[in-house]
Amino acid sequence: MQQPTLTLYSDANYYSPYVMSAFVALTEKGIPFEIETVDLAQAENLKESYSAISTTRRVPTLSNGSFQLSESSAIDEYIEELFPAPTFAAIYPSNPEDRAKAREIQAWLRSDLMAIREERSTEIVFAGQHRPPLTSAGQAAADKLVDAALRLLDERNNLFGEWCIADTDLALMLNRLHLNGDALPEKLVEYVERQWQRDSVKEWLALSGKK
Ligand SMILES: N[C@@H](CCC(=O)N[C@@H](CS)C(=O)NCC(=O)O)C(=O)O
Repeated sequence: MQQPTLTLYSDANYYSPYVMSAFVALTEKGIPFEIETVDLAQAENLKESYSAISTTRRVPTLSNGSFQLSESSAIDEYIEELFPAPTFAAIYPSNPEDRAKAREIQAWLRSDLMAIREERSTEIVFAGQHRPPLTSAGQAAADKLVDAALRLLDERNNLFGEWCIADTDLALMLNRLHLNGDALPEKLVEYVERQWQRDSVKEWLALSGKK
């Protein structure tokens, strides 16, 4: 069967955690795709050419022929439906409750913890930068994240036993803290470092380090 031509639109620096999620999802599936970059610093995302394909005018956007989709978790779910297990690697748990929970975690990481996102930008994760100590709002968000991660992981290596895309998203958020030198419980340090060893994640890190 002829594979559709998929194009993933990314920020030019490869610093976007949301593009990373879609990139890892596509890479885990082992399907060919192309990457086009959009220079956000030059507001290329607001130009007509990009507005015509992206509802949100943000990255990521995935283009599949005449169909275009933005919002990283929507892209992850679309990819999972288009390239289902067992023919392709699963990126979500098969159990309905675990699958729903994975989506819950993805939605939460994208809609909450704003103080961490503001005070611990992804330049820390992808460009080795460092930021001053967290404010009290940042620390409160970090405490909330750590507490939730410890409860969610319990004694497992991944959120739901087998790896899923929510593990990459959760590890990214924890790494905003860990790679800045903010203290994390040892169990979470082991978790993020293990997640960062995945081949698909390493491929993304190679892109962000190569600019
Ligand atoms: N909820 C969106 C967030 C996407 C997002 O915030 N993308 C940023 C880059 S990290 C962007 O395109 N910013 C440019 C803008 O908002 O104008 C997703 O999960 O895809």
